[in-house]
Amino acid sequence: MNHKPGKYKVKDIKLAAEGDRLIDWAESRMPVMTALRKEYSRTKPLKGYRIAGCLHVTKETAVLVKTLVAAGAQVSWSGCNPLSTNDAVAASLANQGISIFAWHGMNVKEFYWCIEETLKFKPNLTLDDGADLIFTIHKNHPEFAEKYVIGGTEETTTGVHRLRAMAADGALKYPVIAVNDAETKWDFDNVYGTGQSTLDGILRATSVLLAGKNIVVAGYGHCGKGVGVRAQGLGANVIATEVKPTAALKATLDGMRVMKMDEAAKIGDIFITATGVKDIIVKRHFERMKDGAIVCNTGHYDCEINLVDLEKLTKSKRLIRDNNIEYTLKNGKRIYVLAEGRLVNLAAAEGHPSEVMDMSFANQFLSQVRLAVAHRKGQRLEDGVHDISAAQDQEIAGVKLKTMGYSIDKLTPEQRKYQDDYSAGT
Ligand code: 3DD
Repeated sequence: MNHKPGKYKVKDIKLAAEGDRLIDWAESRMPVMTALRKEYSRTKPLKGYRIAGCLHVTKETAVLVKTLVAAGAQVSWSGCNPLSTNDAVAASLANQGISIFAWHGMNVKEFYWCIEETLKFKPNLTLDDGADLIFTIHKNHPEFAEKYVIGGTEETTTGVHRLRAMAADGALKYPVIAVNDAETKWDFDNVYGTGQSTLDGILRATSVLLAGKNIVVAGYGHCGKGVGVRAQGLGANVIATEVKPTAALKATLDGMRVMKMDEAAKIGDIFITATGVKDIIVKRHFERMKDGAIVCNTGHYDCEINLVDLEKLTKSKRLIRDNNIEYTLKNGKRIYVLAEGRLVNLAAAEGHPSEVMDMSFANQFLSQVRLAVAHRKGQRLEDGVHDISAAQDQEIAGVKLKTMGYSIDKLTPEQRKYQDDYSAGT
């Protein structure tokens, strides 16, 4: 896999050997990605294409990067969150000749510097998580959409929402495939991945008992549901807050209490925001919280917990554990904020388990191939947001099931005929 060394900036290249081992561990649990790499390293459909990636640098992302390179792509990579890069994994990729600019704990200025570094090789494909890369291209290099970029992919709910808004405004100047909206991503990564990894992040940063605790989940979408159901499994009393009636109703039927944040603030022990919206927990909520309340976020951006409000109420603060800052308020109470209000699952743990990222990244990989193959045939997709095909979803789920040793039934020709025969009533 070693090819001419790319330029890179990582925390410490000497961590490469540790990163190699972490990537091997992830790879051993990503059979769909290893099957895709085996198939496409022969045909190399991405040969001649330059992919700029902006996605959390984790052991699972490294498997995606290596698969893209095996399929012929040249890759330049940055992390999509200042706190989510695993420095050993970044070192391993750099040591294998990948052009990568990512380290844990960068500031916002450095974050955008890294993105700009990946744009120096004039990518024709982009691979994004949160749309910061795509937005930076449109803002700082608008000519790229015309001159170089043939298309992109977007990993997360918030990013797709942002891109659909751009497209509605006529501001999106190249085609982007909404990987997040694939069933084999949204219904698995967001639910089971976020569910487990968020609790993983909370436990690594606090090591508190979850059983018996009042856990307030703000936002009962795919992510919030995943967190709430898993927290129940560990014995927590889960409260959901929502603005969407159907989502709130689902929470009640899943056995959770539903109330306004103004009420939940008084009784919650642990607060987890998963809404994608800003100012979910603000000053009046902090004022009502119990002494010792733990607050964290698992939404993509760090806008959901208003830390400016919290600072106004604070007498002093200290780093009490890794990824855990104790704020002592003027009213004498203590509030613990995890991962600086950023994605707790990636900043305080390792993100979703490899088994679910296997399918998310199979969608990323196949979508990049789809864009390249269409381009090679002179069929550039139209500007805007495009969905994954239902066929791709079923193909990925089928491969996954097979690797898990499961086989399923198949409709007979008669059953297929019955399904489509509208005259066959009662
Ligand atoms: N995300 C969560 N865990 C991840 C991991 N282990 N590697 C890379 C990215 C990871 C974030 C994505 O799941 C993205 O789908 C999201 O934020 O929704």
